[in-house]
Amino acid sequence: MDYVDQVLQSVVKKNPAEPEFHQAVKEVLESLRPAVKANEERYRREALLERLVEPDRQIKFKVSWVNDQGQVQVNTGYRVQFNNAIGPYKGGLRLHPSVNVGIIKFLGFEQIFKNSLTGLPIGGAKGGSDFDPKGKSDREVLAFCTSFITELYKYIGADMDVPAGDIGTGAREIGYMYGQYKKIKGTYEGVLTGKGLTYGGSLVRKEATGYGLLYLTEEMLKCNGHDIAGKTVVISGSGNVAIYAAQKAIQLGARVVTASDSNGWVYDPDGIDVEVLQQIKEVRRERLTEYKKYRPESEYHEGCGVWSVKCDIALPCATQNELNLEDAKILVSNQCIAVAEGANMPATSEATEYLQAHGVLFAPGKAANAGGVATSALEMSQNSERLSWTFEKVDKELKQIMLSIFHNMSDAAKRYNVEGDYVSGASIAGFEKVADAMISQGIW
Ligand code: NDP
Ligand code: 2IT
Repeated sequence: MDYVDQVLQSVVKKNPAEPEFHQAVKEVLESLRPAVKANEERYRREALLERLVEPDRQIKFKVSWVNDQGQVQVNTGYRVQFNNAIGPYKGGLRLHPSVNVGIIKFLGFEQIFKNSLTGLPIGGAKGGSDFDPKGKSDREVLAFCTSFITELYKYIGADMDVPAGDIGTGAREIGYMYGQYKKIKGTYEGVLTGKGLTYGGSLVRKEATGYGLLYLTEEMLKCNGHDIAGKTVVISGSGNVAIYAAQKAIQLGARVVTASDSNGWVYDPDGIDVEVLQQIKEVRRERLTEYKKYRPESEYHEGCGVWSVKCDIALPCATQNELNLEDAKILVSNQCIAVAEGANMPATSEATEYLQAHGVLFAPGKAANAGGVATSALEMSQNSERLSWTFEKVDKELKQIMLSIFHNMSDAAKRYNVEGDYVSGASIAGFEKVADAMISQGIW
């Protein structure tokens, strides 16, 4: 049997009931077919793909904490350390009720290739919990974060595994976790990224995923004969990635007309007001229904209808599988020219294939949203040298990294005769470095 098919089959068999993990592995391994063909004998002997799809370890633990009514709550915590061939494990922590081991594994697997694409020395991991920070008091969030790190601290460290934010984990949660880690270990080390600026955080980290998404999108458009200025952009989500994607898109001269959360979405014909979004989401922690109070000309709709709005560029920045085949058909019929994934795996496989088949430029998440983790790695560098870089310096490095990610994935696609297929190009370019490092380090 074909090597890729054989590994895909065994992943499904060994990891039942983990559909998101199957989807992520399938998308990557399908993209790697030409690279695997070229080295098949060696990779088979090394069991390279089998080793790649098996996490180094999966940690699952109990997180007990007390709510404001005095009731004890029990959540489940996870850390999947997937691969440290090229550097210490690195990846975010997701706090959302939908979290389960399959979701964390899909995110950890993607992170291997994303982190490799940044060109920086970081391995792949992900973690989180089914805890829902939404509607919780600061004290409840503190109680959860303290309990979470009281177990997780055993498995992380500045040279071992460096977690960061993701859905539901922002500056507040990272701060609480950092404080507890420091108390237990008694060391002041760069064990988490996305820290506050007064205690070792990096300038631009907050903006990095959204800004990076736009730097890469701008370059992809430019290399395909388009200018981002004057384009209409539809964005989903209204969290960290969405807010700073919108801010940079506007700075580059585009018009952003939507934002969404898990209940509904807004259409603002005059262009989304990012300061209002920041006020609602970052300061007041409110729902998007509030947006209309600040911007009476805007519309609020229940559900998830952003992709029905006519646009030139679509930037899904909320969650996995939020853009399906039907949405892709609407985007194509509205003559959308580019889709770039701010979230992890937001387009379904069918949607991705349809968009690519209809000539829409498509930048996959592992490349397009790599600016966040890249800037996390810059935060690690600053912590190691005990210095803080200026906003301009970090932003310049970030932009340089995003441009080289674009060109590396574009060149890899050309090398394997799939020019313009950035999905394949990103997987291949990310894989090559990890494969070489794994083989060089023997069997482990
Ligand atoms: P936030 O928690 O800041 O924001 C998440 C946004 O997505 C919110 O608007 C949220 O709405 C919405 N959302 C979350 N889950 C769902 C759902 N199941 N259905 C509909 N909407 C949903 O997270 P981030 O902005 O940090 O993350 C967004 C995406 O970007 C994720 O896929 C994440 O993995 C990815 N990413 C994040 C990076 C980072 O540095 N933060 C780096 C690279 C990728 P609501 O408030 O209603 O839940
Ligand atoms: O998905 C991601 O790349 C992140 N959530 C950021 C990870 C990080 O370590 O900054």
